[in-house]
Amino acid sequence: MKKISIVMGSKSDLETVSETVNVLNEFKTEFDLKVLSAHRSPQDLIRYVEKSSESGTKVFIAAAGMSAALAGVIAAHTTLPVIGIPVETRNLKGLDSLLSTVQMPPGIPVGCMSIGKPGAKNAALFALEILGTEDSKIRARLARYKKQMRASIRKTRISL
Ligand code: RP5
Repeated sequence: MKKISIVMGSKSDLETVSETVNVLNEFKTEFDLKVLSAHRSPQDLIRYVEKSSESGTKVFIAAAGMSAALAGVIAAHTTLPVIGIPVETRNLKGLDSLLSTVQMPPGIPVGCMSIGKPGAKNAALFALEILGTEDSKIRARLARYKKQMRASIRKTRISL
């Protein structure tokens, strides 16, 4: 069963979302990946969110740029946690996406990550942490992941 549903506002977001996909593949975690837009295909988006919420999804990841309503609209139609990735944009460098994703009105929370690829990577890890609350194997893999990062920082040598 696919417990993570990833939605992108456009195929052009895939370059960013590939960071999310890479982490989930590394953790051997299945996911669903769809292009659905809050502005361009709102009815299809809502249908997908309602269907997924009833058929095994535990967490949504939403990546969108510009006036990024995607994560918020998903959150409006589910009680599952929604993680937002503000996609970097050409004109405003993703500040537009960040503010659109993070500034949710009270009552409809979205867990907003940082702009662009770093946020996309963290979205996967955050989703795994959510699943890890009820899955000791995922918790153990996350602990190994952090241990490896710690080891690589400790190994860093600077020669001036
Ligand atoms: C948003 O508009 C998408 O999430 C994308 O980041 C941005 C531009 O979309 P395209 O014009 O590249 O399809 O809805």
